[in-house]
Amino acid sequence: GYSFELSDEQKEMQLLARKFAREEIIPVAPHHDQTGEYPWDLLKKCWTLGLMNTHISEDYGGLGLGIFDACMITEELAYGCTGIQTAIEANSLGAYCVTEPGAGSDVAGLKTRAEKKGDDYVLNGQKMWITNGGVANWFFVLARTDADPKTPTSKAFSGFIVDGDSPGIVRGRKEWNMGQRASDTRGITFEDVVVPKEGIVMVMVMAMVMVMVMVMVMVMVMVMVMVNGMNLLLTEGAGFKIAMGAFDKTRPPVASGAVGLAQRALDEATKYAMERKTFGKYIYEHQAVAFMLADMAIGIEAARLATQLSAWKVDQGHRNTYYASIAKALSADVANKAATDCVQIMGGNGFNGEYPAEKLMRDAKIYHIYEGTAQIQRVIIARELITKAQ
Ligand code: CO8
Ligand code: FAD
Repeated sequence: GYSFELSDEQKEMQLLARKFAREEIIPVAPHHDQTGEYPWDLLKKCWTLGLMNTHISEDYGGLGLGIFDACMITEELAYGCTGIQTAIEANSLGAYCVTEPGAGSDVAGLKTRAEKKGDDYVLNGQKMWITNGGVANWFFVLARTDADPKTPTSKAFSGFIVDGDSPGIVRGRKEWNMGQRASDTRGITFEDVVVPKEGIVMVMVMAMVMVMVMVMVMVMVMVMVMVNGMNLLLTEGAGFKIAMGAFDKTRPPVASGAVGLAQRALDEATKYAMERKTFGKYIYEHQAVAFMLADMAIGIEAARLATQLSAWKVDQGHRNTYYASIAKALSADVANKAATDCVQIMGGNGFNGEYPAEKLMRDAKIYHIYEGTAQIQRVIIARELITKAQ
């Protein structure tokens, strides 16, 4: 039957991640926010502790956990800083090059081309807003392989694994964003980048030994080597569905990042409300303030459950597209409301950089944008429910 009880092992992992967030992430989060410095030390510690690449198979250097467990760990890390947590989590997604300057929500509108030349493919195009773009050793690149505009979306694109050191790859400057500044976001240009047939196994083995980034992609490389002997994932034309299938697995952890942020906002606001007095009472004793805290709690509990359900579904092998989008859309809204109300409860202090609330508010906004905007999640949810109803 149903159980909402975590196993002893899960509780242990949760506690480990909680301790890491409190003791290691929170103290340095303001530094990374102010400087934008990439949190290498934390990534290395996280790796050592077994808090990274959690849902990657053990055969490829991950922990072999499910998306549910990954979400649980992600929420705890996000409590400390969602910029640092995004840098950590994006590692299991890889530097994931889908978005372009001219196409974000409309993935099928992307223009990057991969042309077959002999046994190789030659990539040309521009990607934008690529998380970990400046630090990743490997890129997943979605490119158009069929130039005919009449070819259905599900057959026109292919997914490639590309060595980040390939000649012709130009990594742009680190973008200075509103929030999550510890995370590295860049434009990446591909100029006649040859995706070769040979050498990939050797490069991959070295990468597994020497670096901890891009383990997910290495999994894909191995699959590809076994299936095709090339950097093309599965088959030509399979890329769009690979990308969509990846979102089904990554939207739950992104949603849990938003839940972690919202929980932090609630805890900070509660603490402040129990210390600050106006009109002779603690501010939590004013019903208007207490209700803001209550509304935060309602949102967080609902968003956490929606996220857990979407993660559990995909772990069971069920198609979870509908649930992943619900979790992502709800958690993003909850995080933004909680962060805004946290600022409100702290009054002038909430608006000031000495207190954590303003960073939470800046960090929260991206949850309405990346991994599919708030509107696109609703497009997906509506399509799924109409299809079910038909
Ligand atoms: N699984 C399998 N197949 C799918 C899925 C899915 N989930 N979704 C669609 N498909 C299939 C369809 O069935 C169809 O196939 P067929 O023709 O055989 O029936 C084919 O794909 C085309 O589907 P659609 O007709 O639905 O395609 P559309 O062009 O209408 O677009 C979307 C669909 C859903 C709107 C799509 O364009 C989309 O998801 N857009 C949002 C893009 C997005 O989310 N971008 C995020 C980029 S990555 C990012 O932001 C990373 C942030 C950092 C995170 C760090 C922490 C991890
Ligand atoms: P657009 O698609 O141009 O949308 C603009 C506005 O129009 C949005 O409000 C949108 O919701 C709305 N809109 C568009 N279409 C519709 C519609 N059909 N119905 C209703 N409203 C609509 N991408 C990657 O590939 N990899 C990454 O690692 C990555 N990391 C990111 C990190 C950061 C910090 C940022 C800012 C972005 C990142 N992205 C990444 C890109 C992100 O996924 C896109 O920005 C996002 O999908 C939106 O695309 P867009 O910016 O082109 O906006």
